[in-house]
Amino acid sequence: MALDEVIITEAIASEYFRKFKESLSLDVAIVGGGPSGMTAARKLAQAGCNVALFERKLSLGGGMWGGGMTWNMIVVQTESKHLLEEVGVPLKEYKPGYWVADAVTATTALASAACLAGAKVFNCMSVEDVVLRESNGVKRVTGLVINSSPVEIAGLHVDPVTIASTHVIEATGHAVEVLKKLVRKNSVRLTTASGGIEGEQSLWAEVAEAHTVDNTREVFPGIWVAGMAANATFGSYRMGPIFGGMLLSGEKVAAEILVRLRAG
Ligand code: 48H
Ligand code: FE2
Repeated sequence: MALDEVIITEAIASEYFRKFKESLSLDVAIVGGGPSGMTAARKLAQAGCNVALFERKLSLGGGMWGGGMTWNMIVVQTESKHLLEEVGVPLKEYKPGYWVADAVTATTALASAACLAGAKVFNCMSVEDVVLRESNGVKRVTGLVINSSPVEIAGLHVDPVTIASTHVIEATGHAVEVLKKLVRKNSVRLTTASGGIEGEQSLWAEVAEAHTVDNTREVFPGIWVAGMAANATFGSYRMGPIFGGMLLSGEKVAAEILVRLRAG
């Protein structure tokens, strides 16, 4: 077959911007492609939502690739193992209740399943701010301010672009980067005890895992916290290389947002 390089370029540009234009007005925008964000993306796409996930790095996966200290195996507990089984990840019960999976298999399977379910993934894209609106004295997050990661890394002064979304999921992990921006730049109060971001505590796996799920919720109108960001926001513990809470958090945030979307 004869090959025309310009057709290759045109195919990429046309299809990329078709996907991007379909993402200008979303039901749900997810920031961060770690285990919580990928699981939320899959569940929301499977339910028919217009959902996009923005990830700063080239690859989705966040902190899941390296297991514990680069030993690339992860552990999940029984309550969460269905979320790996649903995407075809083989699991081994190491001791009763402790299920081990290959970290690379789990990470790639979660990413692939989210894409195949119809979530629109934009890797190499950094979220640098939120869009804020006030109506009748109530402020709400209504979208995201996004930029190309190479622009961010090079420190170039290039202005970002904007997308609108009914709901935003802050799933940026330990750094809680996007919610931090919201709090620092605006006089807003979150639904935390202090009204701000409480910050993460040291390691206590059992409590941290339960809290990750409890803390997964809307923290300010239009923005929800999931995964490690939920614990850092509400001041709970870290858990080390156990990932069940992250997966369950992604499942919970998707289910609660779906209820909200269906209620109109
Ligand atoms: C676009 C961004 C931005 C931005 C960050 O850290 P993650 O894996 O997130 P979680 O919460 O799904 O999973 C946490 C888990 O990996 C973990 O760290 C655990 C269990 N730790 C326990 C412990 O004790 O340490 O992924 C977050 C993703 C990353 O891929 C970032 O690159 C990305 O978000 N990200 N993407 N715009 N502004 N900030
Ligand atoms: Fe971590």
